[in-house]
Amino acid sequence: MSDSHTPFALKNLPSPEEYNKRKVALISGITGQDGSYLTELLLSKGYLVHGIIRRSSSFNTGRLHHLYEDQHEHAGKFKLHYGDLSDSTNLVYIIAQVQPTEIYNLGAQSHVKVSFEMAEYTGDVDGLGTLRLLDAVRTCGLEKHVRFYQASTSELYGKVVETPQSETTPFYPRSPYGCAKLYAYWIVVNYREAYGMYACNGILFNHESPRRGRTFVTRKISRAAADISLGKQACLYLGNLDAKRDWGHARDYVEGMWLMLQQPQPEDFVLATGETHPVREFVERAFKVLNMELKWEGSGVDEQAVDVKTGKVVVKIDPQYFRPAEVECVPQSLTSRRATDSVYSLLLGTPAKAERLLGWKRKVDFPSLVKEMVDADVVASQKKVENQN
Ligand code: NDP
Ligand code: GDR
Repeated sequence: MSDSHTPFALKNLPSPEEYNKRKVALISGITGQDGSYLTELLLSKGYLVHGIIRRSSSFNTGRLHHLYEDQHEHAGKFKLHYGDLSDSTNLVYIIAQVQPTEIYNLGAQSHVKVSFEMAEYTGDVDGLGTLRLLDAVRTCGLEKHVRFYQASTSELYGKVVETPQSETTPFYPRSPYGCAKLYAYWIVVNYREAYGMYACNGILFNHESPRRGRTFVTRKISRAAADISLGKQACLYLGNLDAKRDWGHARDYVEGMWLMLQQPQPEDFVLATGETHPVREFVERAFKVLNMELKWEGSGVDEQAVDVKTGKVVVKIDPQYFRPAEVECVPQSLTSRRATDSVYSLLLGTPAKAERLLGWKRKVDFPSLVKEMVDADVVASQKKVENQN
């Protein structure tokens, strides 16, 4: 019997040790980039995978399509449930039904720029949504049975006070998204300390892939480069070209999420590459994969990139993509000057703790990431032509 505080607790639960002999994962945000890679990983490890999907008027399971198609291999091992992080009752119902051993909370309004326009919604889903999921676990009396992963983010650092950032670097978020994720981070720590839950924050720096959402900068660039090289788009419009990010591959990062839930004790971990690159470099590399060399001319909002061979302008600035507040960054050469002054700091993570305790190591480097994304978008763009014909 559960010793939960609540009368709704599931009855006749086995001990946590017995309960955890099964491998049953519940993923919120399963239809997103990370959700799809994590599902593949967990299925390959023999888990029964349940996912929460939102009802949508349009198709939102495209990233999982290949898993459905492989019915024979995954028959009975993969199930989707309608739900939403804004709906507590529904979360309790799903958890009671699924009785997961591991929960991965990946669901979020995950776009930083959009969070300035939908601040309250982002706070509700990304912040309170995490609380709702944790409380649903407690309501079912499963707080000693379930292991909980929270998708925390490098956006917590925002205005960074030390470089590189580690698990002990103080937070200073710079967007409604970052502030919502800050609440989620601390409620996970609080439930771990208050109720002895096995709950971890993965503080993940940017990770990308061919499945990255199309409005994030890397995918926007890889798609545009592919379309421009095939003559299907004239120009790519971007915001801050000097923003720098520590970009890894999503497949490597979901493995780190899983590792965090396999440790003897719950802890928080940074996953990062330890390298940072400007958006401008991503652009140059993406076009180079397609044998296009760019020359930058002009400055500020009038800066643009010209394809050296054709003389055509292929990249321009559109100020609508600038953010009201941005994670700060300056050239690396300046970072050594005053590491405590935010003006001289840089978003860059150190994965030292994850490497030491989890044995985690990213496999895909930056040039390979850019190439994989561009190559995939060339194939996708060519298919679009075939479909239209
Ligand atoms: P995506 O934007 O690709 O996926 C977000 C997922 O959340 C989608 O499945 C989306 O559903 C779902 N979702 C959105 N709103 C709700 C809601 N109200 N209720 C339930 N589900 C919802 O994000 P990523 O896969 O890139 O990221 C996964 C998580 O990791 C997110 O929490 C993100 O904030 C965090 N993160 C991501 C990093 C990255 O670089 N990718 C870095 C650090 C943290 P739908 O498909 O219907 O829109
Ligand atoms: P980010 O990712 O905000 O880091 O959040 P995004 O790709 O949106 O922006 C990265 C940087 O690129 C600059 N930028 C542009 N960004 C977009 N989206 N579109 C543009 O046209 C453009 N031009 C320049 C941005 O200003 C920014 O500096 C991602 C999300 O996955 C979060 O959920 C996650 O928490 C963080 O990464 C870590």
